Amino acid sequence: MTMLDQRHEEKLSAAAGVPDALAEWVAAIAAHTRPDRVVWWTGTPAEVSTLQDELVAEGKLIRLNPELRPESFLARSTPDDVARVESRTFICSESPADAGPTNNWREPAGMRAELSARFAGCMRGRTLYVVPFSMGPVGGPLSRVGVQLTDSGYAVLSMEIMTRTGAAVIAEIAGGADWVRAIHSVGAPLLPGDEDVAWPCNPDKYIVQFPETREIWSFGSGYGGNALLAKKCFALRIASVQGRDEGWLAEHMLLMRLISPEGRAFHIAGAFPSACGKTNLAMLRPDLPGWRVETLGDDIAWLRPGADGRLWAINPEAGFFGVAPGTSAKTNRAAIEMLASHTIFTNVALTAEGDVWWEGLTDTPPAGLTDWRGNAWDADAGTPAAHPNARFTVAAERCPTAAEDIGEAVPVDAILFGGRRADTVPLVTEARGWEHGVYLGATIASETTAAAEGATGVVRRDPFAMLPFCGYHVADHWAHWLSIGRGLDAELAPRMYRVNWFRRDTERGFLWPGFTENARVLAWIAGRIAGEAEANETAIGAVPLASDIAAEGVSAERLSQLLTVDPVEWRYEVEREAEFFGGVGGRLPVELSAQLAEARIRIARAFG
Ligand code: GTP
Ligand code: SPV
Ligand code: MN
Repeated sequence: MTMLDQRHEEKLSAAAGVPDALAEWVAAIAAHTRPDRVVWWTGTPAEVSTLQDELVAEGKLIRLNPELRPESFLARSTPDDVARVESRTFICSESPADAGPTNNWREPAGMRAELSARFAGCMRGRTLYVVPFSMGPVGGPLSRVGVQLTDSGYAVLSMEIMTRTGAAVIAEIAGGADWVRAIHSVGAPLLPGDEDVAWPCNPDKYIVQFPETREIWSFGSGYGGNALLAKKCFALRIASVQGRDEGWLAEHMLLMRLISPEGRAFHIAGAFPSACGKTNLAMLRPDLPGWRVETLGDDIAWLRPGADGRLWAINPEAGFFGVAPGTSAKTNRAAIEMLASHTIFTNVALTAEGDVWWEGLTDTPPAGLTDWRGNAWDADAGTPAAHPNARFTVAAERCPTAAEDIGEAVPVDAILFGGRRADTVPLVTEARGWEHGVYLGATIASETTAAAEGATGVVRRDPFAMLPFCGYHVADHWAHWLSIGRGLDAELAPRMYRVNWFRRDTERGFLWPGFTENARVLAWIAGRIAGEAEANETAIGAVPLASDIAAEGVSAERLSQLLTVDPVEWRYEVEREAEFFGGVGGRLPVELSAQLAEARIRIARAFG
């Protein structure tokens, strides 16, 4: 037994003891995957620095210049393991109807057999880490626990930042808490004589959820949502099913507290598809005098109706796994300050001084860059220095705008549905009520981004920004939203809004400056909630008066373009919505067919 193993064992025995079910499960997986050793992770600073040193020694992490970027690292993935793999993501419910038309369904027994073959001996030559984690504060009223087994040290260090790990979680499990079993392997066993690589992975990937047994099996990828199983696999896909069964919601949403000059707090949740602006909005520093934002979460929110008739939310994560490109002191100063130290960067460029760089960080790239693949970067070659889905992993407490009560539940006042739309969708529209709001959420469409494999810039429906993340039938998700709404006090329920920061003019430039200027839209929403701001009714919902959102440098003509509801575009759009609903099948809630019928009538009436 190494010193390290010994220390872990001592810590564990001090920690109330490992329950039999957990110990037996770990032993069974270890017997099947055959790692060289098993390490129980408790997340002490000593464990963290030992693992960091190990990964640096193995070439899996590059330590950044401590004078410029203390306690920070760069990881470079292999070029074909850079994002989520939606085509290899499976929902294995007993009935295909429970996975619904938007998920890849596989029959559970067949998938188990396939996985069993893939996982046999897959951890040979590697260490199996046992990482108990809590989503939400350990023991918190909305929190849930799980255990990730992984043979990736990079995943362990990332999970340490993104979740609450440690012996207290084992105590929760020992105390009878339900826990999610999550098994991850990079799928690259090391046989005697094999040389390891900087980023082991396997071209054959599986991201598999078994919703009924609350299990996750992930094989072949080391990247982001594929490998940090607490995030998309648990906190969205499995948790959405737990929420369906238990009367709450697990959503792909940012969570923030907007504070007005008078000191009134408005809690806002926002569902935007991947790489469509959640992190940036969550860390907004308004240019508007007197307004402030406190960051509560940037990617996932769990929402539950309270006894008071309001909808309460927590961010179950403890860190941010955010998009690096486009992040600068101009667009997101809070993030830049947050990334000053203690950050793992993945697939960004490396400077000659041992610091990081990505497109958008500065106007001109520094000389002597090494690109994300590890090659000298040629500025004229037309390829980016950082991968478009390059990311940072950092603890939430590092964020200068982080709320002090991050992780605690807050009452939600407004819900935003966003997306990337070059045309059609105005800057902001207000829903007429809960059912109309659910319709806006169900019909989100957005241009695809580099957050997942495949082509970018293709408009697709991404209902509630949950297309890749809902663990059950998409129409049942909408029905669940409707049912949650019925349980809320109509006066206290969140107001709902559709927003679009990405409308373009004919020269294809963004019409709206975005980023800090998005505060103007939030201030209008706060004004609506407070019963102070005015609005113009349109066929698709209320929009602000141009004067209420006027931003410096945005001409009156642009403002009117931003707020335009174009008849031709909307006649086309509503038919695309109808097509999408048509493909969802018989489970479409009647309330949503009624909303669609009403939308058609309103558009026809308004435009003749
Ligand atoms: P995930 O982590 O993938 O879920 O992404 P996200 O929704 O948190 O998106 P994020 O805030 O990281 O933004 C993604 C990209 O959009 C970045 O390159 C940003 O610079 C850019 N972006 C964010 N907000 C705005 C905005 O208001 N206007 C414009 N033009 N771009 C924006
Ligand atoms: C997303 O794609 O929505 C992300 C990044 O937040 S990942 O964790 O890789 O899914
Ligand atoms: Mn996301």
